[in-house]
Amino acid sequence: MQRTFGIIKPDAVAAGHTGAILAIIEKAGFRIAGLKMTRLSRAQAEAFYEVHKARPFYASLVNFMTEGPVVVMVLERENAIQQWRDTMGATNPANAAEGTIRKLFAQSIERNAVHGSDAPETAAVEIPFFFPGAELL
Ligand code: FUP
Repeated sequence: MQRTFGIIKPDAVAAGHTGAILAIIEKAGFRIAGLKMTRLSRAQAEAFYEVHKARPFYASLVNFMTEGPVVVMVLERENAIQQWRDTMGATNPANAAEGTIRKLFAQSIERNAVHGSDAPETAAVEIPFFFPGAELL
């Protein structure tokens, strides 16, 4: 069993896709170990995307991630990190496979509906960033 961290981003929440995305997640065999709606502060978004600080899209990405509520979640299953990446689809929806969340719901490489940890070390930082251990069930 492995856990990964995911976000339903402001574009997808605002468009009313939260329920559809959660249905895809459960159908794909994930157990939801943590789930809450929140709105990222600028400081939180900047810290979460610190690794991209030097990239030209950083400021725009932080603006986008703070523009409205998000749903943060911890997803559990065998090989959860890779399975959640596969379920999301490619970062750029133009390259996302049929049936993936980003193919279905993303508008652009920035407004791309969902986030997922890309490695065990990333999940180990991202999960406690949003969920104290006692909130994971
Ligand atoms: P991913 O792990 O699929 O979310 O992709 P990255 O870690 O490469 O990028 C993180 C986020 O930065 C993406 F979800 C969207 C944003 N991004 C852009 O806005 N423009 C880019 O050219 C690349 C990434």
